[in-house]
Amino acid sequence: ATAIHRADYQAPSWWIDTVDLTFDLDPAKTRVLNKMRVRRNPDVAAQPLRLDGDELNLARVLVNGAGTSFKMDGDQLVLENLPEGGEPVELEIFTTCAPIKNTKLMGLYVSEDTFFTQCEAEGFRRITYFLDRPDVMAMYTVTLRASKAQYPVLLSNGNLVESGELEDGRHFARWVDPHKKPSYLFALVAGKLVAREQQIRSRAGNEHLLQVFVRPGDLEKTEHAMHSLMHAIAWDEARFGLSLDLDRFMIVATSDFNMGAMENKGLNIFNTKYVLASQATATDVDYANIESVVGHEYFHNWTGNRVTCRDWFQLSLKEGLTVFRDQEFSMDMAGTPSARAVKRIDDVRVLRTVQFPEDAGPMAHPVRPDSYIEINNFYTVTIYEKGAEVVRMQHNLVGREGFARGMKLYFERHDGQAVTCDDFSQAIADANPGSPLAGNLQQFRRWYSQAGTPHLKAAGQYDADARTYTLTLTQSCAPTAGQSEKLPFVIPVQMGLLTAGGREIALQLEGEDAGQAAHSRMLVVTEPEQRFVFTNVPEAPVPSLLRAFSAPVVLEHDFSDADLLTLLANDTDPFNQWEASQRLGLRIALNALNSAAASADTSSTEGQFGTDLLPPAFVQAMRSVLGDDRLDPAFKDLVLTLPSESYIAEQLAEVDPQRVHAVREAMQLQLASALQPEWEAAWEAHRDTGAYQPDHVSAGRRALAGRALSMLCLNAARTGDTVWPGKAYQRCKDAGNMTDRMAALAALIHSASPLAEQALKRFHSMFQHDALVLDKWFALQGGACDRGGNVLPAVKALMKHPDFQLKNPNRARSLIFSYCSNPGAFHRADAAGYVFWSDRVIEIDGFNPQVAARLARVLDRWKKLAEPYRTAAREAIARVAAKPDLSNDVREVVTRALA
Ligand code: B3K
Ligand code: ZN
Repeated sequence: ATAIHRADYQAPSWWIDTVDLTFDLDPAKTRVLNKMRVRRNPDVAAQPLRLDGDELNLARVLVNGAGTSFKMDGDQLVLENLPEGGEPVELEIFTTCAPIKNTKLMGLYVSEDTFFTQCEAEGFRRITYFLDRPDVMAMYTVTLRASKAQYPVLLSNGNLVESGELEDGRHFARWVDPHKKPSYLFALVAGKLVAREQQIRSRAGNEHLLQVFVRPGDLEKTEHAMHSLMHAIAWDEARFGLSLDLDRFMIVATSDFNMGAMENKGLNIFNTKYVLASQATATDVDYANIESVVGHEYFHNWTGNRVTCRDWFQLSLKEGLTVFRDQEFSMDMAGTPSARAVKRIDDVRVLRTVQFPEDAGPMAHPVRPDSYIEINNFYTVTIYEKGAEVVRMQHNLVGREGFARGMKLYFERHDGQAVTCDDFSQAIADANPGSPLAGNLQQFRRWYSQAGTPHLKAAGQYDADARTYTLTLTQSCAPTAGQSEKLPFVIPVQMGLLTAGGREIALQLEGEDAGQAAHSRMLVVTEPEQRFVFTNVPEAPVPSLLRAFSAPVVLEHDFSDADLLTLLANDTDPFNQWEASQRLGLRIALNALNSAAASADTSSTEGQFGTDLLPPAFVQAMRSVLGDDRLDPAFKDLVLTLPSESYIAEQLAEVDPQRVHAVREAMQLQLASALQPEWEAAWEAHRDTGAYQPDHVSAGRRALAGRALSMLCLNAARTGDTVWPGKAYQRCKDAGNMTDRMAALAALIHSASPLAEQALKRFHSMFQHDALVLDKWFALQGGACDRGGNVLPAVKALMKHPDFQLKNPNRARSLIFSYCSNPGAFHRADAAGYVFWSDRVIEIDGFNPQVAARLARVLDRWKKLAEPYRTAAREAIARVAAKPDLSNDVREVVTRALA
C-alpha cells in the first residue's frame, strides 16, 4: 500500500457521461451489466482508460458493440486501444460479484435477506469497473431484476420510471436519477420492506413524496425520523433558500452498517440506530441523534451532492460544512438561548475530548489532509467536527446574514461541480468584501492546511489610574508529524468583561467612541502576539473569553478561583458559565493528581484521594446551581458533570489512567454525599415528566433526574443505604420510557449495587427481541465501573452470549468498543485489556477492516501513558503490526501509532 498525495491531483483523462446499469440480484452471484458512454477529456493529454475494480469477476468487455483487447494492472481494467477522435465511446462491461460473502459492508452486500449498497468512498468499484473518483459525475439509469417474492421492493436513486413482471416469478424496476452524480452517491436496495409515506408541498410550491423504509415490524418506530426529515427540509428552505430537488426522497434503515448513515442521492441509507425510535426503546439522546443525522444526510443533498468534492482530500468541504449545518439545525430546532447553549456545549465536549487528542496524536492531520494510505481512515473528528468549527469561524467572521450570502454565491458558482475547500472559503469571502475573513483569507486558510490545536494565552493588566485594561493574546501551535513550524492562525475571540460583582462592562477599545460600546464583541487575532487596550474600565475586570467557543483553541489564562466563581454565577454567555465550572473541576483534579504524585502508592488506587478533594466554595457553587429554579435543567446537568477522564488525561504530560479514574470517582462521590439533600430535591422535582415528549425541556428534566438518581445510588453504596438502590430498581421495572429506565439501570451498575445483576436480567428478558436495545444492554456492561478487574471477564463471557455477534458492527461497537473506551476497566496493570484489544483488532480485521481500524485507534495516545501501561500498550500495538496480512486500514493506523 502506498500513500496518495493531494499534490499529485490530476483531472481525469476520461469522462463518463451516462451509465446504464442492469442488476440480476442474487445473494451468491449477482450479475451486473454496465453500459457507459465515455469520452476523452480534451483538456488533458491522451491516456489509456484505467477503470477501478475490487473483488469483481470480469466476464466480458465490449467497445462500441464489439469485443476488444484489454489488460489488468492490479485491480484496474486498462483499455489502451480505444478509438481516437472526439467521438464518445460505448463501453459494455459485464461482471459478477457475491454480495452474501461481502463482510466488509462496502459495495453490494446482504443484511437480513435484503440487498444494500455502501459506496462512499470507494465501494462502487466493488460493484462494477468505473472511474471511481468524485470528480467524475454521470447520469445514471438503473434496472433492478430479482425474485418478486423475496425482494418485493426494488429501489435506486431518482425516479421510478418503469416496473413490471418477468418470467419465473421475477420482476423489475427501472430508476432514472435526474441529476448527475459521482459514483460514491450511487445506491440500491432490494428486499421485504415497508414504508411510512408523507406527501409534502415545499415553500416553492412543489409536491414531494417522502418515504422511510424499514422492516415490517418497525413501521411504528419511524414517526420521529419522518418528522425530523420534514423539519430539515423546511429549515434548509428557510435558512439558506435551498429546496428539495427531487420528486421523491427515500430513507432506508439497515441493522448492518459500518457507520451512521449515507447521503446517496434521493436514497439515503441509514443505520437503524439513527432511524428507529419509540419511547419504550429509544432514549432522549437517541431522539436527538436521529434528528441530527436525518438532518445531516438531508443537508448533504446540496452540500456534498449538488456541489461535491474534487478529490477525497477535500472531504471536509462537504463534511465540515454539513456538520456545521446540522449543528445549526439542531440549535434552531431547540429554540431558547439556553437550549442552544446546551447543544453548543455538547458539540464542544466532543471536539475537546475526541478531536483535540486526535490532533495531538499519531493520526493528526489537517482538515484538508496532504496524504493518506486508506481514505476510510480519514472520516475523522478532524474532518467532521474541526471542519465544522472552521466553517463556524467563517460564519462568525462574516455574520449570519453574510454567511447566507456566501452560501448563495457558492451555489451560483459551483452548482453541478466537484470543487475544493479553497473554492468554498473564496465564495464566503467574496460575498463579504470588507469582512475580516476577506481581509485575511490567505491566512485564514491555514486552518485547512495546518494540523494541531492552537493554544491562545491571555494575560490581562489593569491600570487603575488610567482606567485601562490591557489584554495580551499570544498564540502558538505545537508541531505535528511533517509540520514542524506553524504559522499564526486567524482567531476570532468573542469576549466580554465583568466586574468582580458580575456586572457587564461596556467594551470600548482605545480610540473608539464611548457611544458604540457593546457588552460582547469579537476580537480578531492574526499576529503571534496582539494587545487590546480597553478604556473606561471601572475596576480590574474578570475577562470572559472565547464566548460560545468562538474558535477551536485551548485558552490559557490564570483565572483565580474567585474569577471562575464570578463567571459561573454571572456570565451572560452560558457557554462560559459552564466553562468556568469545568475549569474549577479540572483544577481540583489536576491539583490532586500532582500533589499526590510524589507520595502515590501505585499498587492501590482505591480511596487514595480521600473524601475532601472539593473545596467548600466549589461545593457551594454546585449547590447554588442545582438549587436555582431559573436555570434550565439540561444546563444544570452539564454544569454538574465533572470533566471526563479523557479530558483530564489530555491535560497531563504523563497519564496513569487508574489514578485519573480514582480522582474523578473520589470527586464524584464527594459531590454525591455533600449534596445529598439537593440531589433528593432534584430527583423529586424532575422525576415525573408526564406523557413522553422528546423535546428539549422534558429531556433536560429527565437528564437531571437521572443524574440525581445516579448520585443518590453512589452515595448509598458508601453509606449502606438500601432505599435509593431500591427506588432505582423499581424504576427499572416500571419506567414509562427508555430514558428513565436506562438511567436507573445505569445508576445501579455504576454504583455496583447488588441489585444490578437482577435488573440486567429483567431488562434483557423484556427487550430480547429488540436489537438496538440489546446493544444498550451490552454497552452498559462493557462500560461498567470496574471493581477489582471484574469488567474484562464479564466482557469475555458476554462475547459467548447467544445474542452477541461480532460481525454486526453495532453489536461489536456496543460491547467491544464500550469496553476499550472504558478507561478504568481497560487500562489494567496486568495488560490483559490491551491483549484483549489486540486479539479483537486482528479478529475483526479478518472480515471488516473499517471497523477494525476504528477499534485500532483506541490506543492512539499510548505514548502519554505512565508505566507499566506504556510498555504494555506498545507491545500490544506491535503485536497487531506484526501480523503480515493486515488490511491497509489497520496497517496505516498501527504504523502511525508506532512511528
Ligand atoms: N458520507 C458518509 C460517510 C461515509 C463513510 C465512508 N467510510 C456519511 C456522512 O458523513 O454523512
Ligand atoms: Zn456527512
